[in-house]
Amino acid sequence: MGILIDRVVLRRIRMPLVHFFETSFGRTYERQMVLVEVSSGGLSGWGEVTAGENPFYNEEWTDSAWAIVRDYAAPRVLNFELGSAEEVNARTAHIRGHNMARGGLEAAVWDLQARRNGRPLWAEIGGGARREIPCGVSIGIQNTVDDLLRKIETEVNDGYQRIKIKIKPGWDVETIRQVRKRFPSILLMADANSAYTLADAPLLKALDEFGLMMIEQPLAHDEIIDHAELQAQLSTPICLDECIRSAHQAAQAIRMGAGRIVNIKLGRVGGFGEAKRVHDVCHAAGIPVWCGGMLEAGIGRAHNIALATLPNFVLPGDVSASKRYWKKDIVEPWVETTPRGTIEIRDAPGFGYEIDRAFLDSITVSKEELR
Ligand code: OSB
Ligand code: MG
Repeated sequence: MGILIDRVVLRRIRMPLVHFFETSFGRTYERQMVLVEVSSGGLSGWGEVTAGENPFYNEEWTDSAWAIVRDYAAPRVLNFELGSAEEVNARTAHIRGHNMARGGLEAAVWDLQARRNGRPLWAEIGGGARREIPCGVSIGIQNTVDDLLRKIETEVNDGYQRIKIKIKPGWDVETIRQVRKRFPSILLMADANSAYTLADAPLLKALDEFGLMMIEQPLAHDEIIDHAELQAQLSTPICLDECIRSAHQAAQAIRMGAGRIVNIKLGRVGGFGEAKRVHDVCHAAGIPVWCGGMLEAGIGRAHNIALATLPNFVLPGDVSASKRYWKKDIVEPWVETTPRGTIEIRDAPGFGYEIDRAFLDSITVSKEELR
């Protein structure tokens, strides 16, 4: 029996971060995200669009996501008999780019399908390779190195398995040197969010001495060839984030030797269908993957947890406790970690957490129902 979506509700919510998050492309104090609720015969599934507030990580942002889902993606699934959630990707594949908007809708249909089948989302997508997922944290650029060292200490004491720090020109070699001096043996990595070019190869090569697990997306957001040239010069593994938007690009990057690790983000690749294909391409090539994050609220976070139960998600990801981001999350219970630095998966149908409706309504700034 197929799925007939008879209603889509878009919601824009605002959530202040407990601490600003700074990357090489800017500082964020407050998230504004689009939630997608899809319904079929009174049963709902939920998705969270992972686009940022500005088109700086990729081309998408909150307003573009709203317009894409409302005007282009949702009309392709509304009142159409889908064989399964697997078909949503192809139904919206005529849209160029805007994977996060497409992915927010697609993930909602997967959640709905899981609920209809009475299964947890992790089972619905073919995951379940582990009962708890290994967690790391991503720590933004701080005002001072002392602030950074204090933050790292807090997270290490909380049990997180690896620490990622954001870098940019001027906050790189010397910052990492001080982190390493203070924390000689933690699993440490750096994420540049495309802040460098091949001309910076000597600087990036200087990071080799710090024994980083990986350096994430040092070069341009859409660049694979330059990453291959850089990887040939570094002993530190390169992890690709921004430039892998499809399984095809993952296969090309691996063939070229552009990196040795891939960060998979559900939104960046357009949802669970493509995320599974990226996972499979990497798995077959012996490339380990981990689950990236986009400062998600509870729904997106729960979807990431499900994704990270696929077998090749063997490295600690950027999925961590709700309280690191929010005074209060939109799900109950909040996402929490164990003292082992893991998140335990839940067995309730769908994404496994309850939505706090009253709180959600209180932070909703606009809402639109499509039929
Ligand atoms: O590159 O992984 C990234 C946040 C916003 C945009 C890009 C990135 C990030 C993170 C945060 O690193 C991960 C998280 O804690 O959600
Ligand atoms: Mg990244």
